[in-house]
Amino acid sequence: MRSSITFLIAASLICIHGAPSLGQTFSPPPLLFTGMDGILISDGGMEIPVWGYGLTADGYITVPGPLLEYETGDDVNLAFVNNSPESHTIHLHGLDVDQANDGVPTTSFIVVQDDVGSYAFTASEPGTFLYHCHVTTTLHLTMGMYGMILVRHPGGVLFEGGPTYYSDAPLLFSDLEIATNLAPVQSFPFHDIRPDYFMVNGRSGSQLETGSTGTPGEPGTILSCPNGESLALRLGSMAYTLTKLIIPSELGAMCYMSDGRPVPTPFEVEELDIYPGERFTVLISPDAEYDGTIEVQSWDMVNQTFVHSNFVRIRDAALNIGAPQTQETLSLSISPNPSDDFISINSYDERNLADWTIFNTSGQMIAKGHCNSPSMRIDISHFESGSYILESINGEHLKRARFVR
Ligand SMILES: [Cu+2]
Repeated sequence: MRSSITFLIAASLICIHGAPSLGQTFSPPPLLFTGMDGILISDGGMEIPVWGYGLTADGYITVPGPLLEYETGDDVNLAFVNNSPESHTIHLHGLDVDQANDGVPTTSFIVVQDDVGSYAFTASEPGTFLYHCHVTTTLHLTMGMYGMILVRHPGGVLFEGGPTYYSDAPLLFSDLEIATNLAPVQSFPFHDIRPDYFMVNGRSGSQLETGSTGTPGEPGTILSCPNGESLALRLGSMAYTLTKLIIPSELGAMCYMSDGRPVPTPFEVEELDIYPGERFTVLISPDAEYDGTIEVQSWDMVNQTFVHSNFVRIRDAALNIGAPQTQETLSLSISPNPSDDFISINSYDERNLADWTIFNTSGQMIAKGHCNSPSMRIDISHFESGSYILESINGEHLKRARFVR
């Protein structure tokens, strides 16, 4: 439960002139919680009820749940607190875990209301994996209880002896039937659901470029890497439909891994079918000045008919310089993050922060002010623990970034 009291704090403010400090990282221990009171804002602005997982440090659930990242060989204890009124589990889809830790209720265990569950396993194989709740599975899936797991191999290679790459681009495909989410009453056979809302990383349509309003502070999904480098597309489907990717040949896409193992012979892909539960790792290498999209088609598996397309933009990183800032995390940095006392805020484009406001995740204003500099420092020691959004508005330039106290 969130406090209903609004604290309006006159934050002490120091403007700083100087270079932004880059490179801060935020990797809390993966302690998850479950919630059944989430809202996903659709591309059309509709509020869709969702259930899901979130980081306890953040205090809100997301669809998909947080990306869980490990390194090959890690011994993992994945814990979650069930704050919701129903039982849930975490099924570790595709990982080589023992039966007791697999999250299937009949052979493993369930986590009842107000209880804490913990799954122990070794991330023995590098690759792309999924997790999802396995209680009343069809219903809990369409409500949003799933996420992606990434096991990276050390040394910047996909797997032992595999290709090197520049960075990871996780793309989780999913869908839902809006009427079911509005009235989630019972389980149903897998083939009975007719999804009518289609997502990539929880976003749809224009949200894929501009960011989602349903997940505070999250950037859009625009993928870029420097010319001559490769991006590892980490592809996984939690959809009820067939996902068909149409990949432009200029990207030189090569599939190296399927379902968490290297394929015997890597192969070129321009069209890739991903069935529910499947995962692939595909390397792409955008040419100089490449700016295009991968089409993500959703196909009804019962009628074998095309139903929807989303588009994921791929761009040569050189084109981002001087381009409009659509990736919010690139426009504003906050460090250290999390912090208990002071945070430094820096605008990458050197524009003054101008009118700034801090909101909590319920959208309540916590503090505001004006800064005639691209950098400032704020005392947040008197904020309650939790997650906040800082918004800066300078004329037509809106920037947002998230921080944790
Ligand atoms: Cu569940």
